[in-house]
Amino acid sequence: MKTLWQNCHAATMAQGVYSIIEDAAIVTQGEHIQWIGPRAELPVGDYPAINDLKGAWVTPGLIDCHTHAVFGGNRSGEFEQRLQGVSYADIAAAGGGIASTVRATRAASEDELFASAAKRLKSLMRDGVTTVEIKSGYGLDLTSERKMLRVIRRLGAELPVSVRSTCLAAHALPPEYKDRADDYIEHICAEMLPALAAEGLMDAVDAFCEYLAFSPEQVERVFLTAQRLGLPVKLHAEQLSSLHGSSLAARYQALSADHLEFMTENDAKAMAESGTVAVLLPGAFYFLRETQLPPMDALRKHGVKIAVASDLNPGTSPALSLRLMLNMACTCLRLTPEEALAGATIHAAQALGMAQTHGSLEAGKVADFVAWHIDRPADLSYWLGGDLEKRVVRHGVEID
Ligand code: DI6
Ligand code: FE
Repeated sequence: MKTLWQNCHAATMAQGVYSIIEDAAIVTQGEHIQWIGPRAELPVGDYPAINDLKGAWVTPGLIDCHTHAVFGGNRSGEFEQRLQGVSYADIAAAGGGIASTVRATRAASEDELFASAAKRLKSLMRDGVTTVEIKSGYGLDLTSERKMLRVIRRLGAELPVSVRSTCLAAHALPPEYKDRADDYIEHICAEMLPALAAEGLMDAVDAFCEYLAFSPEQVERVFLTAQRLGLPVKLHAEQLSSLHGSSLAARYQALSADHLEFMTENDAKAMAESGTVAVLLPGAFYFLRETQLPPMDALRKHGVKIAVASDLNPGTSPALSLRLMLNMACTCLRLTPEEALAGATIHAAQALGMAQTHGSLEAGKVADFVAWHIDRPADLSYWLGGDLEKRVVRHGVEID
């Protein structure tokens, strides 16, 4: 069914850059955008359905390209400990941190994990999110990683949001493999990834490259396996220290390298050359009271595409609003509101390998967009949370 959406302005992100059309019109045909441009140039024709957007600003549907939204348990006690001065690394060393979420996630049923994650996703969706990536990584054995990935697939099937699934088996060392990190990596490569790939449960493979997680050599083995299975890779890199995981990611044409506070200019150059997106995670930066800023000047100078995501997870970023992340990207990480919006739309799509179909308002792309009742696009980075009046269209159909 052909539908005309008019009486609006559009921040299109066409061709990957921030650009606006005042007094725009959008024509959707089924799930796709058929035409977008200034209303004065609207092709003459028959529009069986016409929607008056009442002066709204239309943006692409927001894309949260890095979350750990599926998990069991709750870590607010750990938050209280950290407020008393205990560090994230100390908590992890004492068996808390990721390990405590692994225990709770292993103990939870698929239905329980689905129900708690669905609530979190609905919160993100109330903020205009139409596409979200979710990682496994709190199971750390084949059965529990499979359980998480099945929940991730089910979220995409049952909620009106597009879900990308990423396997993060190399997130932390499970207790069964204490002091045997190489053996766990071997298990991931020989057993877990081949089995999960055969079941079609993942769209990408991620790892945590850090002194308290896995070394670049170990990550490389995971990347080689992913490559052999035909899956794109991503990497948590340079969050707490500089191991040049982002350069390693670039060598494997990773879709993205994420966090990046401790990356160097050479890492930025390597990422620019491979087209690897820099995913910045201001929620984790803020929640850990990090003071080391990602090297924004180097990223800009070398033309690395920058995305912004929530990192929604129970330990370092219990963030339920992507718009709040846009604000923090500006206030804490010094992005402009235009960069932040590109970071949650077109560059986020690229970080998921979806830029051909999502992330901008262009003819031929999927009709995922939000009509916001705001004065200017910068308002999306300005308000701290809250509920902005808006209409959300996904696959050409308005959802509530
Ligand atoms: N980096 C993070 O910030 C999260 N995972 C990661 O690799 C933290 C996950 C957690 O603490 O539960
Ligand atoms: Fe993360």
